[in-house]
Amino acid sequence: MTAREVPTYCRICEPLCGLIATVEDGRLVQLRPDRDHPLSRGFACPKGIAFTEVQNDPDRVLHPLRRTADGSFERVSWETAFEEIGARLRGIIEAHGRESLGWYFGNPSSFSYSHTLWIVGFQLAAGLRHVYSAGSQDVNNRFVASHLLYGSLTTVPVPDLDRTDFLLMLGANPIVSHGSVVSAPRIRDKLSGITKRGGRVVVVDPRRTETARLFEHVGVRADTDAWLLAALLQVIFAERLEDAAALRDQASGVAELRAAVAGFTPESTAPVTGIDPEVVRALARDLAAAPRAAIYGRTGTCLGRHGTLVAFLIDALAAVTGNLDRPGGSVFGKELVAVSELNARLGLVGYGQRRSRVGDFPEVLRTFPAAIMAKEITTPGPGRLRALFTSAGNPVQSVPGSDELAAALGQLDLFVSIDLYLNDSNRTADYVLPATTFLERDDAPLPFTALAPIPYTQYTEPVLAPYGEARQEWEIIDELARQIGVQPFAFGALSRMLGAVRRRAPGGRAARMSPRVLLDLALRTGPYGDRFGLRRNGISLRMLRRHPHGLVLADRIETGVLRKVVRHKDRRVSLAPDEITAELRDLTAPAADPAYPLRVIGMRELKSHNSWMHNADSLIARREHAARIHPKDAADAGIADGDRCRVTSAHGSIELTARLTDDMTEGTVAIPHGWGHSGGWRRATEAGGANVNLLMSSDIADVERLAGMAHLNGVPIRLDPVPA
Ligand SMILES: Nc1nc2c(c(=O)[nH]1)N[C@H]1C(S)=C(S)[C@@H](COP(=O)(O)OP(=O)(O)OC[C@H]3O[C@@H](n4cnc5c(=O)[nH]c(N)nc54)[C@H](O)[C@@H]3O)O[C@H]1N2
Ligand SMILES: Nc1nc2c(c(=O)[nH]1)N[C@H]1C(S)=C(S)[C@@H](COP(=O)(O)OP(=O)(O)OC[C@H]3O[C@@H](n4cnc5c(=O)[nH]c(N)nc54)[C@H](O)[C@@H]3O)O[C@H]1N2
Ligand code: SF4
Ligand SMILES: [Mo]
Repeated sequence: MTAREVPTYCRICEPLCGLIATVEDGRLVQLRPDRDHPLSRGFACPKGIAFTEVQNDPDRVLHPLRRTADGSFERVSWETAFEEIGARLRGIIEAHGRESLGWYFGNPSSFSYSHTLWIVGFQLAAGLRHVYSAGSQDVNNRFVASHLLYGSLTTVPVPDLDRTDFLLMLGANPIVSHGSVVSAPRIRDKLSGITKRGGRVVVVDPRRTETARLFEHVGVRADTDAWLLAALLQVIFAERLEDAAALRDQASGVAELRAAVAGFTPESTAPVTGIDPEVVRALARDLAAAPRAAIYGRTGTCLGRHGTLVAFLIDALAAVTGNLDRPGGSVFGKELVAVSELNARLGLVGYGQRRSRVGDFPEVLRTFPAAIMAKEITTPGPGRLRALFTSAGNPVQSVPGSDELAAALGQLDLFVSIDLYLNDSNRTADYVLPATTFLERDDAPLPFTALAPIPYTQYTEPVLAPYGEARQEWEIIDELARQIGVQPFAFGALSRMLGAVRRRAPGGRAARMSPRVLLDLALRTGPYGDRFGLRRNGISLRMLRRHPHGLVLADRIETGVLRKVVRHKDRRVSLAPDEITAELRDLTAPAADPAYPLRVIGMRELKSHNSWMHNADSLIARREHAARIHPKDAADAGIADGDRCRVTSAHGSIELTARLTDDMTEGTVAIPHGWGHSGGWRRATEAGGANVNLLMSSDIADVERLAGMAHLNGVPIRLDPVPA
């Protein structure tokens, strides 16, 4: 057989780089960067290329597995798996109601339109309450900040990278992460473009990161961005540097915000942030003076104690400096599918409509904080979580309090996982169902177009038929739903929802919807859609198929759209909602505990992807899991470079290698998450390391109140040497 070359795109992280897959006899031979992709233009990172090793991994789960009495797994047929799971589900529902069922979906699910749609459909159809996701360890604070600012969870501004003169970046390392909540292939070139145009990029981070090294670095103490941002606002207001005209035009609550930050002078906040007051003043003045500035924060600003406040202040700073919805500022992209619009009309996903049984947390986009999942399993009473599905997730590696969660999973009446691997979480599941990889399914990246400074999209057919007996998540979910007598997507209800065609299947029963039909409908009725022929050059599935290397939808994000995207009644950005003024009023730095004098933060590495690519030999070879420690902190603890060290928090303790580097600001230790494996991925397990989330707290009091964010950055720790 001759080899075929198929254009597709990578769905590991957010730039969605174009790839060319070489396929021979139904097997993947190699992946290489696609030179014809309009934006990634021949770029792909080592993970994208190494996905071949995941695709062809002998450790992949390729058949449904059932756990046996001795804890090992045996192969069963899909039929048996569905029948047995269905029977157990029906029994659990009969005894405890549907509210005892739950779902955790992990990060890779957001790269599959059919997977996410079917989870939502199943959740709505089955009335699931216990729904959790990686979002509460990632980005839900950003959505809640948007809800407060703009009255819409899904309205998120992005830095206009191609037109800005000044990018203030907090807690992000795009040279390694390739950008998150901003989809920009070749982001390194984009950032360098700013300085080449004579602009500036200022990186606020406790570590002198790969990004900070290329640009300007401000070393901040972990988990103190709220103080820094409040101080920047204070200076701008005190020195009358705000853009008064923009604020009159766009915002409400300006006077209240000014009052709320008045006490946060650079001098009063310096002991908390560790930043020289003159540095803060200069930064505030430069930011206010820059013709076009954008302010951007990512996971480093999301996973502290005040994630929602910090995300809020980032946009408030953009508004106050007149950079919101302006070219080169923080701008609002158009969605591929009209989610915000639909949501404003139908209120399908919201904020705080329901509260969690444990901890009384508000729901965010129909999910509760994953940090409380363990307690929802172990706390008796009505509504207890008894049957859990996980899909594309490894929560034992990604959620705070890993040991508590691992133990709680063992108490479930039923635990089913849909994954590529036996991972650290599902190795104790009752059933593990094999999922297709992204190369084995069709796709269009629905959530990312609105986050792209140059809006683009791409539709791909499956590159390969599923290996073994792998199935797509939506097919699995559809069958699970059938087992309990519900239907995720009925044609009638859905088409009414999209305000499009009304159609009923013959015989009266609503027809099952296929993801492709749904996708086409959503694209065509969306902001870029062809409205079934009413709009010329509008998109449809058919049209996207004519652009197999991807399609740029506009050369920039349109500005001047604020009144359209803000959903508050007065159509103004709300700068002083009660939740935020209360947070600012109560903001106090936690007292130092001499038992835990240092702070641990996270970091990402080029050849790791969260917890799930460590089984690829080309990525893991010759690597070690190491804590990055400032030489002074190491010396104080009696630790030398390369030593084993013990890291202890109030919640747990791990051992790993110490690496000394003055990239760290003193007092802060950086440790990547997603190491220290068990399960069926043999190479990953051999790689050693430790699960950093054993150090993190899942106590109710440690979960951020407004968005339920896990506290994973800036956690107090102590270092000790490990005797050889
Ligand atoms: N301490 C600390 N913890 C963190 C973070 C941190 O910075 N510090 N970051 C957090 C963040 S941002 C995130 S996003 C989370 C991630 O948390 P999770 O989403 O829970 O975990 P991942 O490590 O992404 O694991 C993904 C799983 O999906 C499987 N998988 C991959 N592709 C597919 C697919 O197409 N279908 C299916 N069914 N399965 C698939 C993989 O085999 C793997 O088991 O971790 C969070 N945890
Ligand atoms: N190579 C690689 N790329 C990835 C991933 C991966 O695992 N590997 N994961 C993907 C995922 S799921 C996500 S969500 C994105 C995340 O994308 P990013 O957020 O850009 O990724 P990180 O490298 O974790 O960057 C967070 C930065 O915040 C800093 N930081 C920690 N605490 C604080 C703090 O209190 N204040 C400030 N100002 N900074 C702080 C850290 O030092 C770190 O440099 O990356 C995606 N891309
Ligand atoms: S940066 Fe790497 S992992 Fe991310 S989409 Fe591109 S090739 Fe894939
Ligand atoms: Mo993430």
